[in-house]
Amino acid sequence: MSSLSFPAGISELAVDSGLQDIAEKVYAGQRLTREDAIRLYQSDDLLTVGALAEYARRRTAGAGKERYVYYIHNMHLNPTNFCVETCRFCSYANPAERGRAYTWSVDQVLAEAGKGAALGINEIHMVGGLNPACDLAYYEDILRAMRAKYPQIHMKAFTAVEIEYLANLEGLSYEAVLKRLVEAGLGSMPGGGAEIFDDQVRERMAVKKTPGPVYLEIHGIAHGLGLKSNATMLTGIGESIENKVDHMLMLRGQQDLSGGFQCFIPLKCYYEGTDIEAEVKEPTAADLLKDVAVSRLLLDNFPHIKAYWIQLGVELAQLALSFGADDMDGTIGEEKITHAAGAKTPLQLAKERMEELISTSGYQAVERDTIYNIKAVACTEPRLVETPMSERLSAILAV
Ligand code: V47
Ligand code: SF4
Repeated sequence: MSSLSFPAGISELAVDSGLQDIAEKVYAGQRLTREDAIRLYQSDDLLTVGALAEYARRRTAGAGKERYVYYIHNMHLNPTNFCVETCRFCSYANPAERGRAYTWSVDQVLAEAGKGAALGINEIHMVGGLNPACDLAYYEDILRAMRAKYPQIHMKAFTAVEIEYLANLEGLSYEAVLKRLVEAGLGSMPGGGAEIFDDQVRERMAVKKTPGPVYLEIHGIAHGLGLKSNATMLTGIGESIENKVDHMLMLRGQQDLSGGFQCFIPLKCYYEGTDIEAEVKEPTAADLLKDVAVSRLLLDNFPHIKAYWIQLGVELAQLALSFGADDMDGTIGEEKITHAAGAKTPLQLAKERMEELISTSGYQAVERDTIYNIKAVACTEPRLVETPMSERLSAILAV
């Protein structure tokens, strides 16, 4: 039994929505099953599911941090958009883009990073296409040059997909590749490239890279080397509820073994420049909030759930904070992958704006570093949300 009391009325809500047994498990801190998660997804009672997730978020946060929502001052950097793969949902590196493919020199990467350094960023999230011209030595050079010039910037870089590609390109093991990158200055790994682990969805989307077990193996090796990493799930590519739940359960199982995942990030596919829209179902706002809430409840061993505002949009990301998310990602600067596929979100959010978005959602903004050390608790106090959550929810769902 938790020392936190259940949010007012939640037990009654849960009875009304037929989720009382799950609510009791959440309250008792018991692990949810596959069937529980499927029922949460199938429930029409979004607010009760959200309230359960909010309760779980507070308990995971720990005493005194119940209302903390984290963000980081960071930028994204993509040294190449050429990719030998042709995943059907990817507009960033699809064949039509090949005519416009670019590959930066180490100096160009440094020049881009310099723009972020001038703004005082403390993390670079660096990922790119699978490009035979970008071998292990190229990335080692980037990491070494970055460490020499900008030692204050943490390099969160290389998805498991890129690690697999570099290992095959160089004829090295995953561990050998990771060790060389760590030696050159790699600080942690992002969660990209997981997509949906289900083989049939992957086949339909022409995803040939890094099957689920390999993604998990690479993250497990990274954790064994002392690296922290994140994990993602891409929705809107023809997946079922069961596919999503099974994806999360595979991540939960890996986390039980290796423990180095910090954060789970549900992603939403944008379709511009792809040919998949007619054969998939676009997630609704309610679906996206469920992904946040169910992941918070099912992934009981992940400390953080991210509301990725670049894809959710700022308003839905704010609302996701009341559905179990406790992280708004970062100020970001330039973002290419989702914007190549039609996202219209602004590209840069100043720190002050980020803090305002969090505090006006009723939470305490906390600036963090990549591995969740607290850099500063914002002086803006959580403000009462002017419109009640249920009204905000109906407004957003009506769009
Ligand atoms: O891996 C590809 C996805 C991911 C599209 O670790 C698309 O902190 C939408 O992984 N529409 C990259 N998404 C983003 C990512 C990420 C983002 C923020 C934080 C972190 C973290 C990781 O974007 C790719 C892929 O799954 N993606 N195409 C598309 N058309
Ligand atoms: Fe390449 Fe990644 Fe795009 Fe697939 S999703 S085509 S692996 S950049």
